[in-house]
Amino acid sequence: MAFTLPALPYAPAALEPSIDAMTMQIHHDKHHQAYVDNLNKAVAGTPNENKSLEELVAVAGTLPPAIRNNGGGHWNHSFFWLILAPNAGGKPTGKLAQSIDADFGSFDAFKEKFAAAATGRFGSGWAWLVEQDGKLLISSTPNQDNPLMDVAEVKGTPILGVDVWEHAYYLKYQNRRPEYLAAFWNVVNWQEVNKRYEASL
Ligand code: MN3
Repeated sequence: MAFTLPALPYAPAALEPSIDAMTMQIHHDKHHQAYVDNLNKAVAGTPNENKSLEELVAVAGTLPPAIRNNGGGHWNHSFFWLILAPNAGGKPTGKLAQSIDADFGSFDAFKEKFAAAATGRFGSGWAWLVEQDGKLLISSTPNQDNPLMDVAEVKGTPILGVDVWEHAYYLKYQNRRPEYLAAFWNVVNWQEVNKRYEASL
């Protein structure tokens, strides 16, 4: 049972102007596809072939780098497409909004801290909002690692994440990662993030 590329849940142009269509197309059709293909190659003919993506990611540190990197790439991008949406952005609501206020002081303070983690990640990686034992934490990971991995400094359930690899923003924003991060808030699917937060508790 080979891993497969999930379809984008909206058209590549749907997140314009925050994230441009060409970036979405190349990011999904080429980069994500490559993680899927290389993951399939890395597990072929090994006992890892029959494991789920979640099982592989949980023990990533014990696996060959090709599985850690491409398995992480597949998990992270499958997640990323879902926590973005057209006609989204705004603010979280309900229990998540209360928890963000409780754990970070305010929504604006949270956004600032999250953007700092994303801007401060040297080179390629991700920034995350993580639920850990009922508390919300912000972290960042290098390459295609994520908070579900045994190797993560901050472990927990990722409920929001942003890809800060240059391939995620270079065509439109070139080297201006902070501008990409500012636009990211316009397309966050808080409904999905909220759902994942409640499911993680
Ligand atoms: Mn990417």
